[in-house]
Amino acid sequence: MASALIALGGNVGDVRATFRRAIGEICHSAQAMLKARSSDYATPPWGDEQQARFINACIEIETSLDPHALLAELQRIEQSFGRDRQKERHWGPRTLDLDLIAYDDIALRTPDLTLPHPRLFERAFVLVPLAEIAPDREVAGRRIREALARLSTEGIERLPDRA
Ligand code: A4P
Ligand code: MG
Repeated sequence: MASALIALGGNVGDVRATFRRAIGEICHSAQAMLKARSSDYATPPWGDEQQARFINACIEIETSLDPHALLAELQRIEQSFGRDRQKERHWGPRTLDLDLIAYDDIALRTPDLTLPHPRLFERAFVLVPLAEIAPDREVAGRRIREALARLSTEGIERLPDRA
């Protein structure tokens, strides 16, 4: 079994309900066990700022799928929640985005999958939830909590747990 870190994001629809269902789906279809789940966070839009704020979260799973099979499964789940890449703009609004942040200590650069995720260290909206569940994990030789300390977390708000 391998340990995979997955970042969830979205800013269209009831994103928190989408996350809950998507996490169930990931565990079911990626032959995975949920090891940790962060809180949900409201985060200012990054990249394209002319859009609604996002909700973000991170999970850690143990899975027996290899990295490419796991990515394919995550993309299938994105689509099942109404994601249509043809109609979206880069960094624009979306119902559900599932990014594979890290898979064990594997480093990989192929046309459809780069590991660890190439923009991880620029993104407080990923590092804040990740630091909640894996502060001491090293990704690409950097400890998550130390990488987060270098970024501004302005405007990021932890949301209270839902009943
Ligand atoms: N890909 C390569 N490596 C990976 C990986 N490690 N994990 C490829 C996931 N995908 C990977 O992704 C584009 C391609 O990246 C995929 O086909 C996959 O083969 P995409 O999700 O279709 O495209 P995208 O989402 O428009 O681009 P990108 O760069 O992934 O953008 P993001 O990171 O998804 O940005 N602001 C806040 N606050 N919170 C957010 O969650 N998200 C975005 C979307 C913009 N601003 C945001 C947020
Ligand atoms: Mg993405």
